[in-house]
Amino acid sequence: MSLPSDFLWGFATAAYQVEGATQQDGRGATIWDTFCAIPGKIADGTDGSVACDSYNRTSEDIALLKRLGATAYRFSLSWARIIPLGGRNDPINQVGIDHYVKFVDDLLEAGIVPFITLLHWDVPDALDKRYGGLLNREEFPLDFEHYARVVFKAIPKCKNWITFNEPWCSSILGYSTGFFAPGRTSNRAKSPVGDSSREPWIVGHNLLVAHGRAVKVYRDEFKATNKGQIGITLNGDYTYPWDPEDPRDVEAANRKIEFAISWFADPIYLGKYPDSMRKQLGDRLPEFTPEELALVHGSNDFYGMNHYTADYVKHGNGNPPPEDYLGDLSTHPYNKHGECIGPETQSFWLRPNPEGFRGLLNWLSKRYNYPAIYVTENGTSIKGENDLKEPEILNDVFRYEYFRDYINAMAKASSEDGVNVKGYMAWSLMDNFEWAEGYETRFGVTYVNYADGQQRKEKYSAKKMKELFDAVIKKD
Ligand code: PNW
Repeated sequence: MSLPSDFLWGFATAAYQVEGATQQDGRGATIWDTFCAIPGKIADGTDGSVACDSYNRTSEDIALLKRLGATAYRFSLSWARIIPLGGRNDPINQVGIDHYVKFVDDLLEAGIVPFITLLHWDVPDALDKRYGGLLNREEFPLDFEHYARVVFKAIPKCKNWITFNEPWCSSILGYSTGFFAPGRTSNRAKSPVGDSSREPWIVGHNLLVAHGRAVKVYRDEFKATNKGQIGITLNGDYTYPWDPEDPRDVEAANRKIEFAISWFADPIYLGKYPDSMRKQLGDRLPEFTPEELALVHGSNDFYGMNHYTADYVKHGNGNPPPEDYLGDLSTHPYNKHGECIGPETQSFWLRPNPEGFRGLLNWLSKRYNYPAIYVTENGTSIKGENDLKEPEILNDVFRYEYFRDYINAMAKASSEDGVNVKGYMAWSLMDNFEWAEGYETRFGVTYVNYADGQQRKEKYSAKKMKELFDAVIKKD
């Protein structure tokens, strides 16, 4: 098993999870600042106001990346640092731009290839208040297009662009379950506003169109000169039928991937929403206008893949409730024969299953005709890790084994199955603000001591990563 000689590997983070400094240098508020301030929304009552303080420690973080041997780093920009109010007629904050320009210069200087995510969930709060943010089909894509243009122009040295991180999470967790900002849901115990039967599908549609607009700007105005590439990052689990003998479970397992991934990837690669979704959702799933479809269809230079886990899937009863977003099915950690998908972690949704990574790489490659794939996130939490102290907390053998097995599964998909995977970024470079779970769940290969000035210390998995890749990347 092997990976191509020019394979890039490194780590990923996101602005709101690591930067902190939310009041510094003219940054505007985001929907996550607002959401975190509502009591009960974040498990430990915290927020991202300090996080890892990465905004003020860029050279420390770059030195860390270098020590670990990384050749790539994926991070996201805070839109509200660049345009504090977010809109296309709002003032631009040059200090915010300068910060990221210098960061990219410093990464390149250190020999690390930057992958920039334009939006990793932290929508400027002013846009949410002004016109409903992601719910607005006309305004949001235009404001995103403008923001993207400002950034492409300012940072020509970055050659790898990701429009959105995980639109599934923005749509479903933000507008169906209300688990993430802005927290809208039909569940009136959780929110006074929201419609889980309609809003997530509208938001998903608007994100696709906004992605298409940003890609068009890049291709029309920047690509020829800057010679970069652009795509979107989608999240999705692999699935296995709960009962492999039951064709309804086999179909449901496939349908689960369609509802999670093909919702976005089919319009981009195939020019339409999946039939299974249209069938279940009817006119609650928006129709593309011809103009919208022209923007979306064919809009990926590469596929950004976030992947963590797999599930067993049982078919539903054929009559899903209006708030169903899974596709009339249920997910299970055990199958009919009592076999377990993988061990528990600190995250209720995550159980390691490395074979599923190979399975999903193949599934995507077949459905979308072997696109270039960058794995833009992959990693794990560890049950009870946050209860440990130094030095035990640094000995994350469970995480090391996760990476070892997932990287080897990817190398097999590359050399034995013909999957075109070109890069891999582990989640995450360091422990950080894990959204609704606050700081209690850790995903870092580097330990961050929040009680002691955000001090960083490499865990075992961090130190082993280079060795794992050296063993499988082909030498020229
Ligand atoms: C991803 N789920 O989120 C995000 O891109 C990261 O910001 C995050 O820290 C990381 O994974 C670890 O959680 C997800 O519930 C969050 O299925 C939740 C789910 C999937 C992805």
